[in-house]
Amino acid sequence: MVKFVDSKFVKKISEITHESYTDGWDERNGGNISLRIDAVDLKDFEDVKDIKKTLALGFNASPLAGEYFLVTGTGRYFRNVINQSTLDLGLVQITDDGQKAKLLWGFEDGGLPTSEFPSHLMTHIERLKIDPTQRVVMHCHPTNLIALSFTQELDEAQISRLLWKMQAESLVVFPEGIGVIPYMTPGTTDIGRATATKMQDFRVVMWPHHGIFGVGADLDETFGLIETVEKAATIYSQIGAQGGKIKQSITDNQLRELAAAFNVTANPKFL
Ligand code: 2HA
Ligand code: ZN
Repeated sequence: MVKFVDSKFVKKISEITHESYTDGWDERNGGNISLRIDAVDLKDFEDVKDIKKTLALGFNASPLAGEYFLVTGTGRYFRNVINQSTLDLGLVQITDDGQKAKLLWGFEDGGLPTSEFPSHLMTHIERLKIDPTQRVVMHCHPTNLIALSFTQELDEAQISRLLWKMQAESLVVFPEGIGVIPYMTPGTTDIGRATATKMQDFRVVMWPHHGIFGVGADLDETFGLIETVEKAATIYSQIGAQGGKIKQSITDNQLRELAAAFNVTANPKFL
């Protein structure tokens, strides 16, 4: 029998949680990931057929009825997932009425999906309307991006332009810029709704004084997106460490040339 624990899905999510932890973005139980998996990709695994328990979601996720998600557990540490994936990960299927999730695999010591599951599912709902290839939502606490939320106005145009100008890579990887919500209490459906609304226009959203939400087609792409945003914020921090005086930078015209060369459209509201 092919066991789900040996699947490419568990392997990859374990690798990415470990990498994110190693990068310093997931102290203690910080961070969470959800990965949407097609039914056809689960059919060979005998150990994902039975419903272990049913969990209330606390909101209506009916646009995702029947969908399967591999998700990190609430209170679980990213650093541990790689060594205890059957405890720290769970595979769930959203019920037909969209009110609950059926646990099919994992969370073997009684775990539950991340406290940010509402934000994840609401984000999946919005992103699927825009891009059906979208499978991943990832949240973590990248240090330098969080620092920016103290030193900069919480203004999407200003923060996006700042990050674009820190390295040539930024505009190419996130030409739509970065969404910013106000500071809000984590784990609530309110922050979920605010995040999902921003996800109509952006693939990456800053949670001031807390962290980031990123989305993508797969785990590598989503991780790479967050990594690129955080690299830009890190360069800004390092400029501060070198005295903070900027003598030259990428100009608006050079950003336009970059967009043309890489065939991306920079958010016209920001450039
Ligand atoms: O998973 O990061 O925002 C713990 C968190 C909550
Ligand atoms: Zn968090």
